[in-house]
Amino acid sequence: MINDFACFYEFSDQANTRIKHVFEIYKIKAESEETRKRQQKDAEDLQQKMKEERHAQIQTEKEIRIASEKIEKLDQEMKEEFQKRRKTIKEKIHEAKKLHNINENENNCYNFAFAGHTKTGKSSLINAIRGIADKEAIAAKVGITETTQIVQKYPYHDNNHKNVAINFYDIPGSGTLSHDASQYYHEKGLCAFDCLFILVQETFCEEEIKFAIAALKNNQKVAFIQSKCDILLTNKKKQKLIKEISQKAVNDCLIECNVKENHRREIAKTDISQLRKIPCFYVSSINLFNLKKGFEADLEVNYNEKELLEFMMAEVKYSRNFIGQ
Ligand SMILES: Nc1nc2c(ncn2[C@@H]2O[C@H](COP(=O)(O)OP(=O)(O)OP(=O)(O)O)[C@@H](O)[C@H]2O)c(=O)[nH]1
Ligand SMILES: [Mg+2]
Repeated sequence: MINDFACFYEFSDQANTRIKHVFEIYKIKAESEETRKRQQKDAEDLQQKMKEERHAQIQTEKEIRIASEKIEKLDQEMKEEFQKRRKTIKEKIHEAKKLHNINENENNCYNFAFAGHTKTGKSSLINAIRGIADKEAIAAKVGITETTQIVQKYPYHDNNHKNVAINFYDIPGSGTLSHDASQYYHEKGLCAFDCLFILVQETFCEEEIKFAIAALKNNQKVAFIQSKCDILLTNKKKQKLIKEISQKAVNDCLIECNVKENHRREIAKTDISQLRKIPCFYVSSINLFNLKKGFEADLEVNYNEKELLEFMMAEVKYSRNFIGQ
């Protein structure tokens, strides 16, 4: 009996060990199954991720292709627009030249136009630069009421540029009922000329800025001129703002005009940087006439007359590679 029990206990120990091993095996099997499942899930997740990444890549490639196509289309449209504009500018210049009987194929010729608000001294300036007195028969008509009614051409002879035909075009003053400022640049065919002088007054008006912008759009050389500076200085003397009309008073006045005056302030408001680069010459037609006639002794003071003449001749010389003589 005791032996039976002993046997039982012995058996029981073995049975327990067996059970323990069985459990161990189950546990290992379960763990391995779990690892397998986890690995399988990881593999599936990785596959899914790769699938998504591939999908995203395809999507990105598609977007890049669409964007490239759009850029290509825009490039093409811009090219067409540019060509159209260049064509319209060319056509406009062609029409304007026809209006003023300017031969497009004539290269040894340079045309200056003097435009701007009425009574700014355009005709007087043309006469002065030509060295012709206002009362001479061949002079441009000058007056205190609206004077120039149609565009007039005046030849200019310069001893340093004998091979070049230089012409001055006197344009009727803008801002009157007969010559409305809003259509002035277009109607007067101002794009036909190689260089446009815009005569300005002490107060810079919207119209002058508009003419200058139009000139810039047409790639035209442009400069501002404020004439009648002698009157400006005389008025300053009358108002006792200066003691006498000396060169120093003139220089101070020119600095004031260039830096503080209305011109620059108005231009600064437009935010068009190219406008700021347009030169402005302050002159007196009386001075210019004396200078051209060689009456330098009569010149009490100088404004920008010499600078203006130099600018004009430099334009003639360099714009189309004209060589002097
Ligand atoms: N003191 C002085 N008077 C000038 C000067 N320039 C022009 N004037 C006078 O200003 C007036 C108008 O001059 P114009 O040359 O006819 O002016 P304009 O711009 O051609 O005038 P419109 O053709 O009518 O637009 C005339 O009485 C000129 O004598 C100048 O530099 N100094
Ligand atoms: Mg005139």
